[in-house]
Amino acid sequence: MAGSLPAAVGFLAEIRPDGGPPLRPDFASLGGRTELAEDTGGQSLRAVLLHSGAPDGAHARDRGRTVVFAGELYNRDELARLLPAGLSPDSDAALVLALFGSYDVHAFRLLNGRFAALVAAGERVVLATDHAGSVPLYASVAAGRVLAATEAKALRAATGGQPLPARPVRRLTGVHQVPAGTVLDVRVSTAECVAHRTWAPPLARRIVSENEAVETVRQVLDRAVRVRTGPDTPLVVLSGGIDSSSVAALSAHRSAGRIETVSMGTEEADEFPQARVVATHLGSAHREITVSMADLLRQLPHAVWAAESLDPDIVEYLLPLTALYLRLEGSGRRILTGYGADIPLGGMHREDRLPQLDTAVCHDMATFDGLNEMTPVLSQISGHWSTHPYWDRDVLDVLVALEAGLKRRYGQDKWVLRAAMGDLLPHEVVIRPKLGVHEGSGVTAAFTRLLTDAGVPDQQVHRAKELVVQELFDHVVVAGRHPDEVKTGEVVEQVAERLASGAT
Ligand code: IOT
Ligand code: MG
Ligand code: MG
Repeated sequence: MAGSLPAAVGFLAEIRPDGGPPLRPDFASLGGRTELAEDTGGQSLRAVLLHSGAPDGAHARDRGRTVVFAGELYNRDELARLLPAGLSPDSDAALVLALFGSYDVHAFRLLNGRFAALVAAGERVVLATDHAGSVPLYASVAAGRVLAATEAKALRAATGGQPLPARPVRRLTGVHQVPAGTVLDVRVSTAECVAHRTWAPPLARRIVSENEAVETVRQVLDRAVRVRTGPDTPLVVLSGGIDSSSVAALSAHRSAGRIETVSMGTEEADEFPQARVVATHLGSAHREITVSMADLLRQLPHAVWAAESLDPDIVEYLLPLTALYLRLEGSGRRILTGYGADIPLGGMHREDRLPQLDTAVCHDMATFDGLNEMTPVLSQISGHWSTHPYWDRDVLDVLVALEAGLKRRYGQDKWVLRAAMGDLLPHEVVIRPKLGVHEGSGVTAAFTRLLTDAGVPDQQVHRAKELVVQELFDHVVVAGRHPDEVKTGEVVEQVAERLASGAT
């Protein structure tokens, strides 16, 4: 189990007293499909598992309980110590099942992972995400029936869903997204639902010496990279910034230099020279992929289809990555990214004052849920599994909690990370200022130009981007159209007309 791809990358599951018509969910994720049908605690459980060859590891049952699990755990060794001696589960699903037997819903407070899970336990169905909700999970719950899926579009046809203590999904009546770091405990017969938070971002800040901060960051990040690196050559999506270069350096350190790196750019902008410095230093097998801006913008519907996100800023970050993943040949790679480092470290925040920095960190840690920026579906639309070491639960707990003066120090942003990586990367990489993927690829500028060329006034550009993303969401998630059939240009024209006529 360790190191290879997760047993499943997604699922749709239905629990009801009796069987029903066949499940035919839409998923953007590629993968083999395996159907599961069993009686569990007097209910009928049916599921479609999306997998990359070993679906048996994605579900486990014992004593009238069944676990369905997509994704992977990163603290298996610690978790195994909690089990009775001699018990050694052969999959993450089996491990969760065993822990559930001892801890019930509180088992989910123990897990450090990237997963969505369902536990069918007699009259109860328990739905859970990891601390960051990094594998999105959606549910439609009515008295006598629970449906849950890792993509909202898989629940398009669900009807009769009751309100839940969770975020409703735009225009999918009765469909809700399970909050990050939350377990929903549902009584099937009545649709009653209780939410338990299993993780929350730290609010307090730790005062530690420079040395201790640097050593702790290096140690937790190194572990996060190690547990995410499989037996095969790791592939790191590399911009040459400090975040992804650190991940690449730690992977290379672990894999005796055998790593692959890949960078994307457009004819308008790239970070190729910066990434090349890192690749050369690490001796990685490195590739550069240039995507034309026209093709990139044409794939806006694909980014929304994969991420099911309604936030236009997030979609601008995710579009270049989506386009990159779509151009990786083969399938079933394990990809490591530097995504998310800027959130706990305040990297997007470009000024020197500490109160503003911590305000940004607090805001971003309070608002990430539901943006789906970490979703594995982004790479899974081309059959690859991606994972983000900076949003490892332990790394995040450390980074968020450091006092702001360790994040910005000596005039540098993300100081503690830069200091922690000083010995593994060239100095010019360690001190390179932050550049966002949306800037480095030219996406923000090009999307803006597309709108202003269509007649949208400058001050309405952000609103127009929001409307374009909503409209794309309505096509590819709500209406279930394939993104190849949705034309970015047409949607932009419609939005420009609506704004001009004052119809919004
Ligand atoms: P940025 O930090 O520039 O990029 C995120 C990751 O995408 C990088 O670490 C790298 O792994 C990959 N990447 C970026 N550019 C390239 C490239 N040209 N080729 C290959 N891989 C690349 C936005 C951002 O600045 O991205 N993401 C922020 C913050 C998100 C804000 N979210 C929020 N407030 N909820 C981040 O922290 O990643
Ligand atoms: Mg970054
Ligand atoms: Mg960057």
